[in-house]
Amino acid sequence: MANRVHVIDSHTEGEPTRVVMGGAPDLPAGTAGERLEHLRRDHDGFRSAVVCEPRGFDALVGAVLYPPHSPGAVTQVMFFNNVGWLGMCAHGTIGLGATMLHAGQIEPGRHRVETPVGDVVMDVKADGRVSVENVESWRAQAGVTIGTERHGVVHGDVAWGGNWFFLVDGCGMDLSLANVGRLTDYAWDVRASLTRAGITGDDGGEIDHVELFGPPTRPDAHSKNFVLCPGREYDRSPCGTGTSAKMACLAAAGKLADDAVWRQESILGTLFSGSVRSTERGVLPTVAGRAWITAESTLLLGSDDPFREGIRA
Ligand code: PYC
Repeated sequence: MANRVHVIDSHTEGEPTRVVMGGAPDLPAGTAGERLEHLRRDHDGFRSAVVCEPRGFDALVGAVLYPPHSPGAVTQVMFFNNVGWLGMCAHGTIGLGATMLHAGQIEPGRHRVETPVGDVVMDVKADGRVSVENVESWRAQAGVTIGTERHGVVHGDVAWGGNWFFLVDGCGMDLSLANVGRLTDYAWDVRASLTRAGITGDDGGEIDHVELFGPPTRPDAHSKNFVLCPGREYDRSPCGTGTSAKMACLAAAGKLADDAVWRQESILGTLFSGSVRSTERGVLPTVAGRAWITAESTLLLGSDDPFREGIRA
């Protein structure tokens, strides 16, 4: 592992992203999926060095870039967090677009990006606004009932939006920052109950994101959410893959027509706007938001540092 890792940090509607611009592990050529397997197997210490304390913090999402496999793409990206690797991350893709623009690596416009779960397109505007044409998303199970340990019976849908989500309408608590501790506890209980009950996404995919919905606070939003990510951190943005999963559920229920705009508010009161195009299985979602660059820095990974690989749980 390199001793110096150059990063650019940003936040997308409040949710942080750290893009590795130099110092990533050398990997053989391959698809994003193949390279992800290498990273998982051989370089997990690089993940934790970049996003975990003392150089990062639990809410931070990292992105590491490699040359693309398909000729039309501008880059390959693998996203990661405090506990592992993600399939796709839409707030992170918005951050990636703003970061590559800031670094002079791309011009405003449409750019194809390879992720381990499929190609996405980022449409980058000069002011840091980015819309992401995400991977196909669909509702896999509707109206699933689970018995939780501490919060009684909970009903929700299972959907794919680039990661697996369990979506719950109305948890009986206000979706406000004052309630983050209780919301986290609730969503964590739901996630553990899904695991205990053996409820998964298609092909046994682990449901590692739980999304709670309530009425919006902003007059321009349709709904507000609280999203708990795999490492027990909540998404400060409305979660782009979670918004994709939500729109797939709405479309499956006949509540969202093609090209109608869906505005999803986050727990912080920030907004993503989205829309869908129907497919045979579900929808092709687009999610738009803005990112702001917050830092450019070099992480130092001293070879005698006991926390060279970060503080790992
Ligand atoms: O925006 O897709 C997203 C996301 C996933 C995890 C955190 N943010």
